[in-house]
Amino acid sequence: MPVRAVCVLNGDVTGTVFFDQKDEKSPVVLSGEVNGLQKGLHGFHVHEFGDNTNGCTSAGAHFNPQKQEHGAPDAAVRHVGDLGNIEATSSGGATKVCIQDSQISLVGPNSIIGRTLVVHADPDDLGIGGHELSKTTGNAGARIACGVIGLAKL
Ligand SMILES: [Cu+2]
Ligand SMILES: [Zn+2]
Repeated sequence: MPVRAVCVLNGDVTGTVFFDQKDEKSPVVLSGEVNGLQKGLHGFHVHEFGDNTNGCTSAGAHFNPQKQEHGAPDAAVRHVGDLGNIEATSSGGATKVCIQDSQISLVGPNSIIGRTLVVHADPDDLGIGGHELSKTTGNAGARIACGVIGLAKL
């Protein structure tokens, strides 16, 4: 059974991201755009909680059900929520989101439904930057926009 989810991002920048999964064994395909980013790379993660009561802060840490260290999306060791970076090619425009990921899911134990998608001010160093935060957050800086991921109509 295909499942579709959506996240409306709000904060210093805005955006809409859709998540599509053909069935529970298939990768999740992210599509959409983020508007108003500064040129460059921006950390892009699913955080644990769908709680925005105190803004993006209350979303908690990266979604990490397997208790791993932070890493790149294609690394063997990563948080389930580690989607790497999105890249704005110029400042202030629309940045397309085009990601396929096999660890996040829309069903089962790795489900991201009801959790928060966060866009960061700075690049995610993918766990290899050598900063004290590299292995937990990728040192991606402030949370400039976020939104709760919810089920969408197919
Ligand atoms: Cu994050
Ligand atoms: Zn992480």
